[in-house]
Parts: sequence; C-alpha cells; structure tokens
Amino acid sequence: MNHFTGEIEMNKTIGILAHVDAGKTTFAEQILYHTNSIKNRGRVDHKNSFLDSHNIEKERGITVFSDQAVFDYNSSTYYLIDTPGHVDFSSEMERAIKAMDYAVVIISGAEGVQGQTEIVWELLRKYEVPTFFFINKTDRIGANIQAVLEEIRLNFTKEVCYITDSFNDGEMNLELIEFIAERDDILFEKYLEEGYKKGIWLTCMKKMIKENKIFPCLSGSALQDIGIDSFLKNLDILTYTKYCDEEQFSGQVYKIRHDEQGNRLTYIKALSGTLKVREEVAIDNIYEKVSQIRIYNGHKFKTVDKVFAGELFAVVGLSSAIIGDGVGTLKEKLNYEIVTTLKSKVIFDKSLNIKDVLTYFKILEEEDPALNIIWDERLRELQVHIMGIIQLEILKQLMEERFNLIVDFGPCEIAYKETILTKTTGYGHFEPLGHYAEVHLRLEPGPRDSGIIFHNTCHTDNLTVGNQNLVKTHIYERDHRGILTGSPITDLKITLLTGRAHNKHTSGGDFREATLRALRQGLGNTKNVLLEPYYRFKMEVDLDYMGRILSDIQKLNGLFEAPQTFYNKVTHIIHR
Ligand SMILES: Nc1nc2c(ncn2[C@@H]2O[C@H](COP(=O)(O)OP(=O)(O)OP(=O)(O)O)[C@@H](O)[C@H]2O)c(=O)[nH]1
Ligand SMILES: [Mg+2]
Repeated sequence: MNHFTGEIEMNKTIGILAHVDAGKTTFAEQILYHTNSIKNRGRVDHKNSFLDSHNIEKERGITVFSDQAVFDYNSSTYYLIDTPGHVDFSSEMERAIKAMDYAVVIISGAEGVQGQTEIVWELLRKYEVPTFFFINKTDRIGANIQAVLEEIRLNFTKEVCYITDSFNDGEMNLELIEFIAERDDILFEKYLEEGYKKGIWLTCMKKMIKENKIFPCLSGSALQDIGIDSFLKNLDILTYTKYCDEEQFSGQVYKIRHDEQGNRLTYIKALSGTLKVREEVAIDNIYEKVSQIRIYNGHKFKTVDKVFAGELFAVVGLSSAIIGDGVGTLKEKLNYEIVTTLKSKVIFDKSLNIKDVLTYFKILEEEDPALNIIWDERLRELQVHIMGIIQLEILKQLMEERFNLIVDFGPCEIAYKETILTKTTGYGHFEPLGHYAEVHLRLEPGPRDSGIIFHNTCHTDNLTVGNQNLVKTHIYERDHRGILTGSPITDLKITLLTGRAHNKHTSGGDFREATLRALRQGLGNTKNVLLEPYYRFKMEVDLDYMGRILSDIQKLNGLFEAPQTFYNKVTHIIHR
C-alpha cells in the first residue's frame, strides 16, 4: 500500500473462465498449490479438488458454483474465482465477472475454441475485463498450440500475443517488441532512436493489457503441472490494480449465499474506501449494519474487522442487498446479459405447504436471481426459470440437501413473453367503500430487450410525489402478466400521465390496485403479441454442406450473415 496517496496496489482479483472441462478447476488447484495456499494438490477426478468442494460438484465432476480462494504471491494478495463452464450455469459465471480485475480464459489445446468459450469472450469484452489466455492440456496427444492460436485470431482477436517463449521476467524478445511497437507509434519512434529499454516497454505492455488492447497467451498442462509457475510469474509481472482507500466506501454485490446456520452472506467487491465491522452501509437508501466480515478461501473463512478497496469479502448482517446492487456511494445496479429461456413447474407432495416450498425456493432465488420463481395464481403452480435440464437435476438435489424437501419438475417449456404493437392508454379506478385511487397510464411498445421503462409526466397538483412513486414501485415490484397467454409482459414504455387520491379514503394498497387495473385495461385496448426467445448461433461445417445448410435455414425462416471460409470449413452466423 502507498501510504502517501492512499492507493492500494496489492489486491488483484483473477477469474478463470472456459468451456466445460477445459481444466479451470485443475488450473486453480495448481495455482493454489504453487502459492502455498493449499498443502495438498487435489484432483477433480479424485473428488478432492479445493474449489469443487460441494458434494454435487464432486459427484458430477463439474463446477456448479463460482467459488473463490485467496493466495499471496510476491507482494500482492490475489483473489481467485473459479467459474462453472457448463452452459446451464452461465448466469453464475456471468455474475462473477464484474468482480474480476483480470480474466484467464482456458482453452483446451486438444479441443480448441468451443461454444462456451465464445460466450465467455463476448461477456468479457462487454464488461471490459483485461484477459489472458491459457492453452491447456498440451500433454494430450493431438494438442496443437499454433492451431488454437489461429482459432483465437479468427474467432476472437488478432491482438493476441503468445508470450510463452518471448517474455521472460519482463524481458521481451524481438518478436514481442515488434508486436508492441506496431501498436504504439510513440514507443516505436523511441525504439528507432534509443533502442529497447526494458522499463518503458514493460510499462507500455502492462497498460495495453489493462486497456484491453492486447491479450497475452501462455500454454501448458494444468494436470501435469507444466507452465503453471511461468504463468503465475508472468501474470504477476503483467497485471496491476489501483484502488483508493481514502475515498468513501463503495462496492458491488456479486454473490449471495447462506451458510449452514442460515446466515445470509452478501459477497461484495470493495471498489473504494474501507468498511469496518459494526459500520452502517447504504444499499439504495436503506442503511444496514455490518455484523461480521468474512474472507472466504474455498468453504473456509476467517473473520476480519476491516476490509480495504480491492478486496473480496462476505458480509453478515445485510438483508436487503441483491446481486448486482451497488453499496455505499455506488448507486449503479447491474443488468445481466444472460437470460433464461426455459421454465418448468415444480411438482411436490400435496401434503406440503405451498408457502414453505415457496420460501425455500425464494432462498435459492436470492442466490440465483435468474431462477425467477413465480407462483402462478391462475394455474396454481410454482414455476422456475432455467437454462437447461442439468440445472433442474441440481436444483432437485439442492432442495433435498439443504431443506430436506423432495421435489420434482415438470417438462421444460419455452419461457414466452408478451408485448404490445401500438400505443394505448389505460385507466385504473379503484373505489370500493372507504378506498380511493385513480391512475392513468400510457403504454407504448419499446425496443426489443428494453424491458419495462417507467416515465412520469404527472403534475404534483394532481398527485403527490409520494403517490407517484407508489405507482412506479407497483410497476416494478413484480412481473405483470400479458392477456394472451399469461406470460410476463416486456418491452413497454409506461408513462404515468395523471392520477388522483382522496384525502380521507386513500389507503395503503389502493394505488397498487389502480395501477394494475390501468395496466390491464391498457393491454386490453390494443394489439398484443407473443414473443418467442431465439438464439443467435454459429455453425461450422465442411464447404460441401454449405448449399444445403443455407437452404435449410431459409426454409425455417432463419436469417444468416455472409458465410466466412477458413481452411476447408465455412462459418455461418445465423439468427431469426
Ligand atoms: N490431459 C489433461 N487433462 C486435464 C488437464 N487439465 C485438466 N484435465 C482433466 O480435464 C477434466 C476436467 O477438468 P476440470 O478442472 O474439472 O475442468 P473445468 O474446466 O473446471 O470443468 P467445469 O468446471 O465443469 O467446467 C478432468 O478430468 C481433468 O483431470 C491437462 O492439462 N491435461
Ligand atoms: Mg471446474
């Protein structure tokens, strides 16, 4: 730490991401072993790896939860997050990204770039997380580093620099010098005049990595412990962070869990300032007291009194923060990219109380908001949203393990949504004896994927700010059902035009009724449409099949972009 400026340069969070089975957990295990964070080197295949510690993960040999570990190296403290690679747990992976200072994308040297690698790469670019590549499994017969590098250049970026042989303790070979020089005019001129000077070039390379301009790549075998030491050394040299602990506290919630005693754990990445036990912290405008701070390493933790900017920790005592929330001075709330496209109904014994079942599912939903648990009053069924069938199997196991509850799930169905095609106005009037509220809403179709957006043009002469805010709260407090199939409505701009309350008769809940009535009336006045989720995807096929595939896509009403040819294969990007 630099005590003169309040800058902290010692905390770095590194995330590991990849397609399923590329070797993330094995890689993490080696890193933790090399840095003496763990004493014994476990193996995923022997069910004793440090980060796949949950029974479900051991049984299936896949990572399901984004777990973290801590290690020290040189003068830095590293937080390591191992993410799941299976597509069903993509939301869990995405939520961890925002906590990362740097990412390591693992690619199997034998399998090359795979489907989930592309999703990971797109998310990392969206969140602008500087990225290293590690080509793993070089011990496998058929592993081909050059071919994988070519795939990276073709699918992801031409700015990848393979540094296994060209970068040693901060010294660069000619090839790497040229690579950097080509990307920085000033440095290039300096080089022509003064020749190569290690310090300047290293600073420049670190900055380019940090700014997402170049992406270093190394290779090795996590299982055979080849290239791990060198990866660590280079990672340490080439990465830096600057956090400031003299500012006010701000942080972002990236994970929620419950421990075995049922304590709610809010995992926060501190972005500035410090946080102490027994301090109060703001989430939106609610203040809550921090009763304990834990630094987690696998499933073990140590408690600390104070945490600093750049650290990852779990707080006990906060009940209202949800994943993606800003805390302290950070008010920004994160919206995640990955959406679930399937839903399934929960099947459980009739003797069970629905309220209990719902309570337990709501606990899981706090930890994974993408589950979007819904009690459908009309169908009298409980629905969960999911990415795929493996996720359902895991949910079933979790319910039994954590709450002693045996549940099953119905078949997976498509999660449809509804929206409107033309502008309309809805009037909601609620006036049974002793109550009164009136709400006028304008409903307009919004762009695809814009969700529900609330506007307000109501004058305070007609409705107090408090009541106007109530309308907004009721719009956002839950999904609203469309009139075609009862699916949630989306992509709507809703404007509060005006409303009315009564001094004596308006009471709590009246504006909820009036708002819902206005919404329903508005929907009933206009043309509604059903929205079906669709995927954008990429196909790689032999050139011979191109004609047939293009005609099939057209027959199925698909659209495609101009095919790209490489080697002997062809790629189509298609979407509907
Ligand atoms: N030959 C070889 N096998 C490896 C290497 N690294 C990992 N494996 C094996 O690959 C399999 C998957 O390894 P994991 O570490 O669980 O992979 P992962 O990326 O964490 O998988 P998920 O978390 O489920 O996405 C295991 O059987 C490992 O032993 C390697 O360098 N060489
Ligand atoms: Mg894993």
